[in-house]
Amino acid sequence: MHDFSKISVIGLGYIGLPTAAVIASRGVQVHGVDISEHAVDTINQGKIHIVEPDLDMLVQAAVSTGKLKASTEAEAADVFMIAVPTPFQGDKKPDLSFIEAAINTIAPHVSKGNLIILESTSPVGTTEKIAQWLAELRPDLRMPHANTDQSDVFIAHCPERVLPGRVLQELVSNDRIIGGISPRCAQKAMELYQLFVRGECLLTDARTAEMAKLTENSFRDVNIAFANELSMVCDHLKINVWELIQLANRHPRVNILSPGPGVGGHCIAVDPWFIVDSAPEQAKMIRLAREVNDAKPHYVMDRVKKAADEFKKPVIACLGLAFKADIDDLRESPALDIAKALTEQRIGEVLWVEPNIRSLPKAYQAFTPQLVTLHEALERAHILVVLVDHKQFKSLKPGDVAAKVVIDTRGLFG
Ligand code: SAJ
Repeated sequence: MHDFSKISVIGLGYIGLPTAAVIASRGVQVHGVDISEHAVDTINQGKIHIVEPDLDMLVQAAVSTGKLKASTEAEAADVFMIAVPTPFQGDKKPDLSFIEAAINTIAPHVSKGNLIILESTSPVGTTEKIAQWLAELRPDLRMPHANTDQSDVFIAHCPERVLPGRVLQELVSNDRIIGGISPRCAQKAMELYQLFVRGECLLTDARTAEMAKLTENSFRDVNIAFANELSMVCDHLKINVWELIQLANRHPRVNILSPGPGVGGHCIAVDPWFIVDSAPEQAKMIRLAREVNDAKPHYVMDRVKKAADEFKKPVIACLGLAFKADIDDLRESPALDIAKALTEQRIGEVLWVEPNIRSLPKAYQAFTPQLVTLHEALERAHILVVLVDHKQFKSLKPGDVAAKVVIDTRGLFG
C-alpha cells in the first residue's frame, strides 16, 4: 500500500494533463492546477484543450468519476508534481519563472511528509534551487539539501520523456530517471511512479537526472544536425542523400537519422541551449548542431527562391505545416516558418496545405495565407515544397507530381 491519497499536478499542459489523468485512472485523487481558466473549465467539463490521441477519453473518465478536478488555486496534497514550461529567453538563457511561480503557489500548502517532484525539463541545478526557494518561503520545514537524512519534505526531479503523439503509451511504458536531492527523496519519488509506470525506475541524484534529460534531446539534435548537414553536402555534390543514407545505414554500426526542413517542437530545439548556457566553453558541438539545424529552414527557402525564379508567376505549394508527421501541432514548426516567410516575402502565390487542421489559428491569419486541399495544390502549383512527411503525402505517386518542380525536404520521393 502506498501513502499517496491526493496528488496535485501543477501545469495541465501536454505533460501535466496526461500524467494527472493516468494517475487518476489508478484510483488516486488528483487536483490539477493551471493558471489558464480556459484550460481549467475545459477539463472540469471532461474535455481537453490540447490534442493527443485517446487523452479525451481518459480525461472524461477521470472527471466523471470525480477523481480528477482542476482549479486555478492550489490546495494541500501529499504530492506536488510540477509540469510547467521552461522556455528560453531571447538570449537563449533558460527562463525558470514558471517553475518559481509554481513554487510560490504551492509553498503555503506544503506540509511535513510531502513529496515535490519537478517534471519540467530544466537546467542542471534547478531542483536544488527549488529546495532553496522553498526553504526561504517555509523556514519552518527542514529541506533535504540541508538535512539529507531528516528532511521534512522530499524533493526530486523526474524528467518527462514522452513523445508527443504517443504520450499515453510512453507515460506508462518508458523507463524513468528519478533524481533525488537526497537518496531518501529518490526512494520516495520512486514509490509514486510505481503507481503507474511499468518501465524501470532508475534512481540517481537530481543534477544527473537534469543532465540526463538534456542529454537525450541534445543527442537527437546532434544526430539530426549530422543528417541535415549531409543533405546540404549531397546537394552540393549532386548526390541523392536519401539513397546515400539508406546505403550507409546498411553498415551494422551506422544509423543516420533523417534530414528535414529544420528541427521543430518545444524540446529538441530548446534543451541543448540549457547545456550550452551552463558550460559554454565545453559544449562546442552541441551549440554547432543547434546552429546547423536552425540554419536549415533558410537553406530550404533559398532553394525555393531559386526554383521560383524560373517562373513568371510562380505558384508554390507548401506541403505540411506541423512540426512533424501526422500531428496538428504548429508550434515551433520550421515548416510553418518557411511557409510564412515565402508568403510574407511574396516569392510567388503561396498555397498552404495541412491536412491535419481545418483552419489556421488567428495569429497566422495576418499573413492571409491560402489554406488549400492537397488536391487543389496539385492542380495549381508549379513548385511543390514537401515540408512534412504526413501520411497523405506519402501516398502520392510519382505520376501525381511528375510535371512539377519538387523540393522534397523529407525524402518522400527519395
Ligand atoms: N526530426 C528530423 N529528423 C529525424 C527525427 C526528427 O528532422 O530523423 C525533426 C522532427 O521533424 C521534428 C523534430 O526533429 O521537427 C523533433 O521531433 P522528434 O520526434 O524527434 O521529437 P519531439 O520533439 O516530438 O519529442 C522529443 C523526444 N525526445 C527524444 O526522442 C530524445 C521525446 O521523447 C521527449 O519527451 C520530448 O522531446 C520532450 O518533451 O523533451
